[in-house]
Amino acid sequence: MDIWIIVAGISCTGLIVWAFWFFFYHAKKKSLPPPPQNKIEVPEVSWTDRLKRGLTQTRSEIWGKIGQLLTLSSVNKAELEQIEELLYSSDIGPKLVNELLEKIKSAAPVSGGNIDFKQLLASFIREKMEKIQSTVTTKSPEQKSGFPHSIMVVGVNGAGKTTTIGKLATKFTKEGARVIVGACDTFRAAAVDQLQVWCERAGAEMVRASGSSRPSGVAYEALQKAINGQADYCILDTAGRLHTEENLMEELKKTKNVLAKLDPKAPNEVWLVLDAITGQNAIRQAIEFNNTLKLTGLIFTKCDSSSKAGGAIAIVEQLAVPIVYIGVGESVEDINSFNLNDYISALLG
Ligand SMILES: Nc1nc2c(ncn2[C@@H]2O[C@H](COP(=O)(O)OP(=O)(O)O)[C@@H](O)[C@H]2O)c(=O)[nH]1
Ligand SMILES: [Mg+2]
Repeated sequence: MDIWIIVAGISCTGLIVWAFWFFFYHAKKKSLPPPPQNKIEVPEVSWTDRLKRGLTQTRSEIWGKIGQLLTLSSVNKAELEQIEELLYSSDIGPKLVNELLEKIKSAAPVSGGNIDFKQLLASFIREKMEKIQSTVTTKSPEQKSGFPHSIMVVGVNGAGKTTTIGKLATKFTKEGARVIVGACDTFRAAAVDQLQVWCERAGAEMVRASGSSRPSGVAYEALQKAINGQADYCILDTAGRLHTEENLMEELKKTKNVLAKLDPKAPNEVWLVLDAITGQNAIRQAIEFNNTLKLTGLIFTKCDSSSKAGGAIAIVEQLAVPIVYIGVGESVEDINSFNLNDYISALLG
């Protein structure tokens, strides 16, 4: 009899333990985070794709429409006028509009259309830019002469100077170079802090104004530090001044001139940063900056946003200054040397 009571007791206890285990196991399972789903791979967007995306609108609404008009069996006067209007809206400026229109007219006599506009446009852009672009050399820093490669970066407010310098400093330090950056935008404290963040990320040293030093003073100090420390690059971030403000242009000129006291060749480069979305106004800015500072290169930023590209072609042609880099986003790796063939194929699709 006793034995049965013991067996029943053990069974009941087992049942209770099992019930507890069952309850807690499932309660715990419920509280666990859901198992990881199969990760959806987001394909990385290459810089050419970003450039293509930025040029989508102009590709379809300007160049595409012209192409369509030119595949008509005959292009009449009204259609040529429409083409002219579209060319004006592309921001290539009156001189290039006329030249391109002449080429179109001679390739597509009014009686018969059907010309390969993509090919015509590609060779036109090449004709205007190739020679100038070929002057860009991927110069190695002028270490042989004992001086760092000095680069002064200029442009109006918001064009993307500081961001571009951050990207370049990162690129150069990754390549093993030593970089000193001068924060010559002494008019805005926030601008210096923004640059400081970029420099820390890049592993570059930043020279900032001490006390009431002027932009030219900071530039001088930065280059001196770069020379003494045998740095490979000295990059100067300048204030985003308006090209119409003469006194500010004078300040830039002073900044440029003071460097020659330390190195007769400095600055080796004066790069103008232009917002690719600016359009016709960018041409005026470029002319002003070139007249005062004699530019050696252009950097177009925001090529990932909807830009027209026409302005870039006009500026390179008019100033005979090449595009050195293009910016295709806000992150550190979103910068690329300018490649004419890639640019043309992104523009024409
Ligand atoms: N989408 C995009 N934004 C950019 C690019 N370059 C700069 N920016 C943005 O443009 C704004 C102004 O840039 P900033 O470097 O401060 O211009 P700065 O006044 O000339 O120094 C910032 O919000 C940047 O993130 C680019 O290539 N693409
Ligand atoms: Mg800035």
